[in-house]
Amino acid sequence: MAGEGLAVEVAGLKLRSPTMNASGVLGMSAPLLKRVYDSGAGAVVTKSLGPAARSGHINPTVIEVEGGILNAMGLPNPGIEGYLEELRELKGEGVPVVASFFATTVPEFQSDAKALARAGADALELNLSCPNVGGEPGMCAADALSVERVTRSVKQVVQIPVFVKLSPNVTDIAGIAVAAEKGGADAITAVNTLKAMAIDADFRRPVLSNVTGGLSGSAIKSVALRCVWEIAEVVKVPIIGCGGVSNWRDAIEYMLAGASAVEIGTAVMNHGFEVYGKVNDGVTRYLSDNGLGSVSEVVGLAHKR
Ligand code: RRO
Repeated sequence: MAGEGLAVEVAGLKLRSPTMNASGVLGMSAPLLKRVYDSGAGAVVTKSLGPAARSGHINPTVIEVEGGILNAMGLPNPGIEGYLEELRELKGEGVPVVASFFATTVPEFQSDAKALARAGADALELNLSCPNVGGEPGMCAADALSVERVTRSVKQVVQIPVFVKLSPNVTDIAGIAVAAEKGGADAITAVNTLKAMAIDADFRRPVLSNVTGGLSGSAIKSVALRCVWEIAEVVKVPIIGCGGVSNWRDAIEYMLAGASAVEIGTAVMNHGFEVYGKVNDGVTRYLSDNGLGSVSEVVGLAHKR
Protein backbone atom coordinates (compact mmCIF):
# COMPACT_ATOMS: atom_id res chain seq x y z
CA MET A 1 0.00 0.00 0.00
CA ALA A 2 0.98 3.62 -0.33
CA GLY A 3 4.23 4.37 1.49
CA GLU A 4 5.51 7.66 2.85
CA GLY A 5 6.42 10.01 0.03
CA LEU A 6 4.14 8.31 -2.48
CA ALA A 7 1.33 10.82 -2.10
CA VAL A 8 1.03 13.33 -4.92
CA GLU A 9 -1.04 16.37 -5.66
CA VAL A 10 -2.23 16.66 -9.25
CA ALA A 11 -4.02 19.89 -10.08
CA GLY A 12 -5.17 20.28 -6.49
CA LEU A 13 -6.31 16.66 -6.27
CA LYS A 14 -4.57 14.93 -3.39
CA LEU A 15 -3.84 11.31 -4.29
CA ARG A 16 -2.34 8.67 -1.98
CA SER A 17 -0.17 7.36 -4.84
CA PRO A 18 0.89 8.46 -8.34
CA THR A 19 -0.76 5.57 -10.20
CA MET A 20 -4.16 5.39 -11.90
CA ASN A 21 -5.66 3.12 -14.52
CA ALA A 22 -5.76 4.34 -18.09
CA SER A 23 -9.28 4.98 -19.30
CA GLY A 24 -10.95 2.15 -21.11
CA VAL A 25 -8.83 -0.89 -20.59
CA LEU A 26 -10.91 -2.35 -17.80
CA GLY A 27 -14.26 -1.25 -19.08
CA MET A 28 -16.64 0.43 -16.80
CA SER A 29 -17.89 -1.52 -13.89
CA ALA A 30 -17.54 -0.12 -10.38
CA PRO A 31 -16.32 -3.47 -8.93
CA LEU A 32 -13.44 -3.68 -11.43
CA LEU A 33 -12.42 -0.08 -10.83
CA LYS A 34 -12.65 -0.75 -7.09
CA ARG A 35 -10.07 -3.53 -7.56
CA VAL A 36 -7.74 -1.02 -9.18
CA TYR A 37 -8.11 1.18 -6.13
CA ASP A 38 -7.68 -1.73 -3.73
CA SER A 39 -4.39 -2.54 -5.44
CA GLY A 40 -3.08 0.89 -4.46
CA ALA A 41 -4.01 3.26 -7.27
CA GLY A 42 -4.40 6.87 -6.20
CA ALA A 43 -7.58 7.29 -8.26
CA VAL A 44 -9.50 5.41 -10.92
CA VAL A 45 -10.42 6.63 -14.40
CA THR A 46 -13.70 5.61 -16.06
CA LYS A 47 -13.99 4.47 -19.66
CA SER A 48 -14.87 7.48 -21.78
CA LEU A 49 -18.52 8.38 -21.38
CA GLY A 50 -20.54 10.15 -24.03
CA PRO A 51 -23.84 12.03 -24.09
CA ALA A 52 -25.74 8.92 -25.29
CA ALA A 53 -25.36 5.16 -25.04
CA ARG A 54 -23.28 3.78 -27.85
CA SER A 55 -22.49 0.18 -28.81
CA GLY A 56 -19.16 0.80 -30.55
CA HIS A 57 -17.69 -0.99 -33.55
CA ILE A 58 -18.43 -4.59 -34.45
CA ASN A 59 -15.88 -7.31 -33.66
CA PRO A 60 -13.02 -7.85 -33.92
CA THR A 61 -12.32 -4.77 -31.83
CA VAL A 62 -9.33 -5.83 -29.72
CA ILE A 63 -6.33 -7.92 -30.76
CA GLU A 64 -2.90 -8.64 -29.37
CA VAL A 65 0.04 -7.45 -31.46
CA GLU A 66 3.81 -7.27 -30.91
CA GLY A 67 4.41 -5.33 -27.72
CA GLY A 68 0.83 -4.45 -26.96
CA ILE A 69 -2.82 -4.32 -27.81
CA LEU A 70 -4.58 -2.84 -30.80
CA ASN A 71 -8.14 -1.65 -30.16
CA ALA A 72 -10.91 -0.10 -32.17
CA MET A 73 -13.69 -0.25 -29.62
CA GLY A 74 -15.45 2.75 -31.11
CA LEU A 75 -16.35 4.44 -27.81
CA PRO A 76 -18.84 1.89 -26.48
CA ASN A 77 -20.42 3.23 -23.30
CA PRO A 78 -23.76 3.37 -21.51
CA GLY A 79 -24.05 7.14 -21.83
CA ILE A 80 -23.43 9.51 -18.96
CA GLU A 81 -26.91 9.14 -17.48
CA GLY A 82 -26.54 5.36 -17.64
CA TYR A 83 -23.30 5.49 -15.68
CA LEU A 84 -24.09 7.91 -12.89
CA GLU A 85 -25.24 5.16 -10.51
CA GLU A 86 -21.93 3.33 -10.97
CA LEU A 87 -20.06 6.54 -10.31
CA ARG A 88 -22.02 7.13 -7.12
CA GLU A 89 -21.27 3.55 -6.05
CA LEU A 90 -17.53 4.19 -6.41
CA LYS A 91 -17.84 7.42 -4.47
CA GLY A 92 -19.79 5.58 -1.80
CA GLU A 93 -16.77 3.29 -1.41
CA GLY A 94 -14.50 6.30 -0.96
CA VAL A 95 -12.73 5.90 -4.31
CA PRO A 96 -11.40 9.06 -5.99
CA VAL A 97 -12.87 9.04 -9.50
CA VAL A 98 -11.64 10.76 -12.63
CA ALA A 99 -14.52 10.72 -15.12
CA SER A 100 -13.32 10.45 -18.69
CA PHE A 101 -15.78 11.83 -21.21
CA PHE A 102 -16.27 13.00 -24.78
CA ALA A 103 -18.98 14.83 -26.66
CA THR A 104 -19.65 16.29 -30.08
CA THR A 105 -20.71 19.88 -29.45
CA VAL A 106 -19.75 22.51 -26.90
CA PRO A 107 -23.21 22.50 -25.22
CA GLU A 108 -22.94 18.70 -24.88
CA PHE A 109 -19.45 18.94 -23.42
CA GLN A 110 -20.77 21.44 -20.91
CA SER A 111 -23.90 19.58 -19.86
CA ASP A 112 -21.98 16.29 -19.57
CA ALA A 113 -19.25 17.91 -17.50
CA LYS A 114 -21.87 19.37 -15.15
CA ALA A 115 -23.66 16.02 -14.78
CA LEU A 116 -20.42 14.22 -13.93
CA ALA A 117 -19.36 16.87 -11.45
CA ARG A 118 -22.80 16.80 -9.80
CA ALA A 119 -22.58 13.01 -9.47
CA GLY A 120 -19.39 13.41 -7.44
CA ALA A 121 -16.50 12.98 -9.91
CA ASP A 122 -13.31 14.29 -8.32
CA ALA A 123 -11.89 15.35 -11.67
CA LEU A 124 -12.73 15.17 -15.35
CA GLU A 125 -10.58 13.80 -18.13
CA LEU A 126 -11.57 15.38 -21.38
CA ASN A 127 -11.02 12.80 -24.11
CA LEU A 128 -10.32 14.73 -27.28
CA SER A 129 -8.13 12.02 -28.74
CA CYS A 130 -9.81 8.69 -29.54
CA PRO A 131 -8.20 7.43 -32.77
CA ASN A 132 -11.17 5.21 -33.63
CA VAL A 133 -13.78 7.65 -34.84
CA GLY A 134 -14.00 9.22 -38.25
CA GLY A 135 -13.51 12.93 -37.81
CA GLU A 136 -16.17 13.51 -35.15
CA PRO A 137 -15.96 17.14 -34.07
CA GLY A 138 -15.43 16.27 -30.40
CA MET A 139 -12.26 14.37 -31.18
CA CYS A 140 -10.27 17.42 -32.03
CA ALA A 141 -6.90 16.76 -30.41
CA ALA A 142 -5.11 17.58 -33.66
CA ASP A 143 -6.52 21.10 -33.79
CA ALA A 144 -5.05 23.52 -31.27
CA LEU A 145 -7.84 26.10 -31.49
CA SER A 146 -10.56 23.49 -30.97
CA VAL A 147 -8.68 22.00 -28.01
CA GLU A 148 -8.45 25.44 -26.44
CA ARG A 149 -12.12 26.22 -27.12
CA VAL A 150 -13.51 22.93 -25.81
CA THR A 151 -11.29 23.03 -22.74
CA ARG A 152 -12.35 26.58 -21.93
CA SER A 153 -16.02 25.70 -22.37
CA VAL A 154 -15.75 22.85 -19.87
CA LYS A 155 -13.72 24.90 -17.41
CA GLN A 156 -16.45 27.54 -17.46
CA VAL A 157 -19.04 25.17 -16.02
CA VAL A 158 -17.24 23.04 -13.40
CA GLN A 159 -15.14 23.68 -10.32
CA ILE A 160 -13.33 20.33 -10.27
CA PRO A 161 -9.98 19.84 -12.01
CA VAL A 162 -10.09 19.16 -15.75
CA PHE A 163 -7.41 16.94 -17.32
CA VAL A 164 -7.14 17.07 -21.11
CA LYS A 165 -6.05 13.82 -22.77
CA LEU A 166 -4.00 14.40 -25.88
CA SER A 167 -3.21 12.31 -28.93
CA PRO A 168 0.28 11.24 -30.00
CA ASN A 169 -0.97 11.25 -33.61
CA VAL A 170 -0.01 14.87 -34.24
CA THR A 171 3.07 16.65 -35.53
CA ASP A 172 3.38 19.11 -32.64
CA ILE A 173 2.00 17.78 -29.39
CA ALA A 174 3.70 20.55 -27.42
CA GLY A 175 1.70 23.16 -29.35
CA ILE A 176 -1.54 21.30 -28.61
CA ALA A 177 -0.64 21.07 -24.93
CA VAL A 178 -0.05 24.82 -24.83
CA ALA A 179 -3.51 25.30 -26.36
CA ALA A 180 -5.07 23.10 -23.67
CA GLU A 181 -3.26 25.07 -20.98
CA LYS A 182 -4.45 28.34 -22.52
CA GLY A 183 -8.00 26.96 -22.41
CA GLY A 184 -7.56 26.44 -18.68
CA ALA A 185 -6.63 22.74 -18.47
CA ASP A 186 -5.59 21.84 -14.92
CA ALA A 187 -3.49 18.92 -16.15
CA ILE A 188 -2.53 17.21 -19.39
CA THR A 189 -2.82 13.47 -19.84
CA ALA A 190 -0.28 12.29 -22.40
CA VAL A 191 -1.11 10.24 -24.35
CA ASN A 192 -3.98 8.30 -25.91
CA THR A 193 -3.23 5.38 -28.24
CA LEU A 194 -1.04 5.51 -31.34
CA LYS A 195 -2.95 5.00 -34.58
CA ALA A 196 -1.95 1.63 -36.06
CA MET A 197 -3.23 -1.45 -37.88
CA ALA A 198 -2.79 -5.18 -38.36
CA ILE A 199 -3.21 -7.23 -41.53
CA ASP A 200 -3.80 -10.97 -41.67
CA ALA A 201 -1.46 -12.54 -44.25
CA ASP A 202 -3.70 -15.57 -44.80
CA PHE A 203 -6.98 -13.71 -45.15
CA ARG A 204 -5.19 -10.83 -46.90
CA ARG A 205 -7.21 -8.19 -45.14
CA PRO A 206 -7.11 -5.90 -42.11
CA VAL A 207 -7.84 -7.70 -38.85
CA LEU A 208 -9.90 -5.03 -37.09
CA SER A 209 -13.39 -4.37 -38.40
CA ASN A 210 -12.55 -0.66 -38.26
CA VAL A 211 -9.34 -1.34 -40.27
CA THR A 212 -7.23 0.94 -38.06
CA GLY A 213 -7.08 1.08 -34.27
CA GLY A 214 -5.15 2.48 -31.35
CA LEU A 215 -1.96 0.80 -30.21
CA SER A 216 -1.21 0.66 -26.47
CA GLY A 217 1.32 -1.17 -24.35
CA SER A 218 5.11 -1.26 -24.13
CA ALA A 219 5.40 -0.81 -27.93
CA ILE A 220 4.41 2.86 -27.51
CA LYS A 221 6.31 3.71 -24.34
CA SER A 222 9.18 5.54 -26.02
CA VAL A 223 6.80 7.58 -28.15
CA ALA A 224 4.62 8.53 -25.18
CA LEU A 225 7.66 9.34 -23.07
CA ARG A 226 8.90 11.69 -25.77
CA CYS A 227 5.47 13.36 -25.81
CA VAL A 228 5.61 13.94 -22.04
CA TRP A 229 9.13 15.31 -22.38
CA GLU A 230 8.13 17.78 -25.09
CA ILE A 231 5.02 18.91 -23.21
CA ALA A 232 6.99 19.37 -19.98
CA GLU A 233 9.30 21.77 -21.78
CA VAL A 234 6.43 24.15 -22.57
CA VAL A 235 3.62 23.92 -19.98
CA LYS A 236 3.40 24.63 -16.26
CA VAL A 237 0.38 22.46 -15.45
CA PRO A 238 0.97 18.90 -14.21
CA ILE A 239 1.30 16.08 -16.73
CA ILE A 240 -0.07 12.58 -16.30
CA GLY A 241 2.01 10.11 -18.28
CA CYS A 242 0.23 7.31 -20.11
CA GLY A 243 1.55 4.73 -22.53
CA GLY A 244 3.28 1.42 -21.90
CA VAL A 245 3.92 1.74 -18.17
CA SER A 246 4.22 -1.77 -16.79
CA ASN A 247 6.72 -1.50 -13.93
CA TRP A 248 8.17 1.01 -11.46
CA ARG A 249 11.10 1.82 -13.73
CA ASP A 250 8.73 2.93 -16.50
CA ALA A 251 6.85 5.09 -13.98
CA ILE A 252 10.06 6.72 -12.76
CA GLU A 253 11.16 7.41 -16.35
CA TYR A 254 7.87 9.23 -16.94
CA MET A 255 8.36 11.25 -13.74
CA LEU A 256 11.89 12.16 -14.76
CA ALA A 257 10.46 13.31 -18.10
CA GLY A 258 7.99 15.55 -16.26
CA ALA A 259 4.95 13.48 -15.27
CA SER A 260 3.47 13.96 -11.80
CA ALA A 261 1.55 10.68 -12.03
CA VAL A 262 1.09 7.81 -14.46
CA GLU A 263 -1.84 5.89 -15.88
CA ILE A 264 -1.43 2.17 -16.40
CA GLY A 265 -3.68 0.26 -18.77
CA THR A 266 -2.50 -2.52 -21.02
CA ALA A 267 -0.11 -3.91 -18.38
CA VAL A 268 -3.09 -5.03 -16.30
CA MET A 269 -3.69 -7.72 -18.94
CA ASN A 270 -0.28 -9.28 -18.35
CA HIS A 271 0.37 -8.39 -14.73
CA GLY A 272 -3.11 -8.32 -13.20
CA PHE A 273 -4.60 -5.74 -10.86
CA GLU A 274 -1.54 -6.04 -8.58
CA VAL A 275 0.43 -3.96 -11.07
CA TYR A 276 -0.63 -0.70 -9.34
CA GLY A 277 0.64 -1.84 -5.95
CA LYS A 278 3.84 -3.22 -7.46
CA VAL A 279 4.62 0.00 -9.31
CA ASN A 280 3.91 1.98 -6.13
CA ASP A 281 6.23 -0.27 -4.10
CA GLY A 282 8.99 0.14 -6.67
CA VAL A 283 8.60 3.92 -6.72
CA THR A 284 8.79 3.97 -2.90
CA ARG A 285 12.01 1.92 -3.01
CA TYR A 286 13.48 4.19 -5.68
CA LEU A 287 12.75 7.25 -3.54
CA SER A 288 14.39 5.80 -0.46
CA ASP A 289 17.38 4.32 -2.38
CA ASN A 290 18.04 7.75 -3.87
CA GLY A 291 17.49 9.80 -0.75
CA LEU A 292 14.40 11.46 -2.16
CA GLY A 293 11.48 12.43 0.06
CA SER A 294 8.64 12.53 -2.42
CA VAL A 295 7.56 11.90 -5.99
CA SER A 296 7.46 15.66 -6.60
CA GLU A 297 11.25 15.73 -6.17
CA VAL A 298 11.61 13.38 -9.16
CA VAL A 299 9.23 15.21 -11.51
CA GLY A 300 11.15 16.72 -14.41
CA LEU A 301 14.60 15.94 -13.00
CA ALA A 302 15.88 14.70 -16.37
CA HIS A 303 15.36 18.17 -17.85
CA LYS A 304 17.90 19.68 -15.46
CA ARG A 305 20.96 18.77 -17.47
O1 RRO B 1 -13.28 3.30 -27.46
C1 RRO B 1 -12.26 3.39 -28.17
O2 RRO B 1 -12.17 2.92 -29.32
C2 RRO B 1 -11.07 4.11 -27.69
C3 RRO B 1 -11.09 5.31 -27.04
BR1 RRO B 1 -12.66 6.15 -26.52
C4 RRO B 1 -9.87 5.99 -26.77
O3 RRO B 1 -9.82 7.10 -26.21
N1 RRO B 1 -8.74 5.39 -27.14
C5 RRO B 1 -8.71 4.19 -27.76
O4 RRO B 1 -7.63 3.69 -28.08
N2 RRO B 1 -9.88 3.57 -28.04
